Amino acid sequence: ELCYPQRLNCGAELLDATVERYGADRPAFHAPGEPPWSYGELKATVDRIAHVLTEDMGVVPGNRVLLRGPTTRRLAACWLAVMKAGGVAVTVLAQQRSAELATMCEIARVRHALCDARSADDLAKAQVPGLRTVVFGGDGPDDLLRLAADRPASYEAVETAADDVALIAFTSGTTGRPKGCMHFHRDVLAIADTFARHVLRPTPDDVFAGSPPLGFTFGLGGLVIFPLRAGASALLLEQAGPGRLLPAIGQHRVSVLFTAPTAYRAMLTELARDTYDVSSLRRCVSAGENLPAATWQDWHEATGLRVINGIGATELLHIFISAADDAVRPGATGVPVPGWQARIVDESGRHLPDGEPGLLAVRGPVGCRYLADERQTVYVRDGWNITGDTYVRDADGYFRYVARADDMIISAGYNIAGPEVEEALLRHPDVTEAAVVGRPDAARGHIAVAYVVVRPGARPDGDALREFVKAQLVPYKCPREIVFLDALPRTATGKLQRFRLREPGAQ
Ligand code: 3SK
Repeated sequence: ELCYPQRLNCGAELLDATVERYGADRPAFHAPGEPPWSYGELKATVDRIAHVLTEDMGVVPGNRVLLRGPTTRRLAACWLAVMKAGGVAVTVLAQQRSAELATMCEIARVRHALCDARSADDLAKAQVPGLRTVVFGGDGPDDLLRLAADRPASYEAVETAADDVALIAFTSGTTGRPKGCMHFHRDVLAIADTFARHVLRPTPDDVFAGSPPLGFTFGLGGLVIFPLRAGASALLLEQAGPGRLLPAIGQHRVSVLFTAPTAYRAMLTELARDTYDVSSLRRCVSAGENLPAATWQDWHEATGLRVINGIGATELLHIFISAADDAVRPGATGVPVPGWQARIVDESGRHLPDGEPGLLAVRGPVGCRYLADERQTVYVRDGWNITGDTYVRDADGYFRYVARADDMIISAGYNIAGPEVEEALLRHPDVTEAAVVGRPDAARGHIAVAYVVVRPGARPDGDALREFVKAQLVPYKCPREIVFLDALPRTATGKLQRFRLREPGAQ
């Protein structure tokens, strides 16, 4: 049971308390080609920015502050400064464009922004009424870091309440008007004190790195909250594709890696082509999408490491089902993280027995709180968060992914789970990406169509691939058609956009 004091500021806990516990000299953040920032340097930078927020920008506790930019130490420092100043960080992605930004600023009533100079144009184009923006990393006289330079290097954190809102994180899922998820100061610590503490078990010597951006709570947790809570350090990479990540692991002795299944597959292709030193890795986390068993096995064969699979959600801030070490079962997501409960329910909320697929329902220290959005009553029912995933719990209590609830294909009366067919396709050595969706069909209701990306140089052969699937699965699950693409459509956070493949003429 987590127990936090009534007055709690997560920024002060992650930074000031960590400095007190472990000292100011240990490294906090690394960046390629630059000396590391120690905890002492990070604290001075954060505290100076907090002065600018309150004194120059007029931020008062409870004000919402938009944070936007590529993954850098400055962006992380801005997030911590907003926390210490009692503001509410509204985290968005550097790739989001002006129309999306305008919608999110309207929903969250944003009036202040800290923005990387390289991402400032789209924010200006969004024409947010009354927005006071300060940019950082530019060369103007009112650049944040220039303003901060002559401010005091110490700032007393605002005494927020544990259940004051600290963060609004947006999710659009894979389609639809974005929903702002509100999270409290205690929620920020709770994800570190559940998933990170019990599954990752970090030490101050760990070096975290990964590909999810800080505007996605997967990245904010894995690259800022978890390392700081443990007194560890993180490597922040602006470009975190496999070609950058793999060499950086060896150069910075990265020990905890956060990324998604697609990136594990892309890194496997790189590892087959070239030699990289990944001997420092001890924890490899995969989330954001289901991890196919074939990807788990291939990573294990290539590196000797057992990937820690997990399911998380922006609504619940981070990962709530997972497993590590000997508890890992390839092909299963895992068991509820200590502090969390999970069960399988039907559409009416009735608890289903083991072995029967249904909706995944979870509850724990963090809950979904949409900002002024009636979809709240769809996500939270009877105190349980219904994530929108179809899962099955096996007799050993392990939760296994079946599909997103709306990704089941019903063809001639048979249920086909797209991800199961994708797993079968991904076992083929030439296949690097696969997505299976239903297409309306007069005779069968729907037919399964597979969209496939093959490795460079491979010669795609649809019939051979269909035979390959038939050798693994009951024939009715075999895709009726295979379409080869150069890339699958994905969201800015890397999630597959199946709805775009369902649109007529998707190929
Ligand atoms: O949305 C997700 O898939 C996710 C996964 C892990 C942690 C956090 C999130 C939002």
